[in-house]
Amino acid sequence: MEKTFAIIKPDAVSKGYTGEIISRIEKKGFKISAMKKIKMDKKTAESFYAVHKEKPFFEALTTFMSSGPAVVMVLEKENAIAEWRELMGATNPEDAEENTLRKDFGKNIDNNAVHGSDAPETADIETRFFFADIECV
Ligand code: RTP
Ligand code: MG
Repeated sequence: MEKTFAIIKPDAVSKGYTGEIISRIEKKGFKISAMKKIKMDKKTAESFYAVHKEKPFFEALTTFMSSGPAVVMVLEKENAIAEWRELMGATNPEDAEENTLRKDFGKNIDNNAVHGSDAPETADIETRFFFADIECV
């Protein structure tokens, strides 16, 4: 089974979409292998998104991601990385397909409801950023 790392971002948590998003995750057949609510400070968000530090959206992204509580998760399924990205939809909710989480819960490219790892190595790095081994069942 493949694992991926996911975040329900502060916009979706503050609007009360956490339960609905978790329900959609489980209905798609993902097992939740780890989950907790966290609040990143600015430095933590900058460290988590270090790969984007030269991008024009880095400041807005890290300010947003440290603006309130988020839910971090490890999801397990065959082909989990690609399937979670498919369920999330396109980065910009305006381009996201019907029945994707970003289409249904995202507002714009900055406030796009969810995060997902893009490859096995990043899934592992991102998981270890937030979870100890004993938290991943
Ligand atoms: P994520 O990492 O959050 O799952 O999203 P992603 O792979 O689809 O997008 P990525 O390119 O990794 O960008 C990370 C997050 O930065 C914000 N972003 N803003 N204004 C912009 O042009 C722009 N581009 C990206 C988005 O919130 C994106 O999720
Ligand atoms: Mg990404």
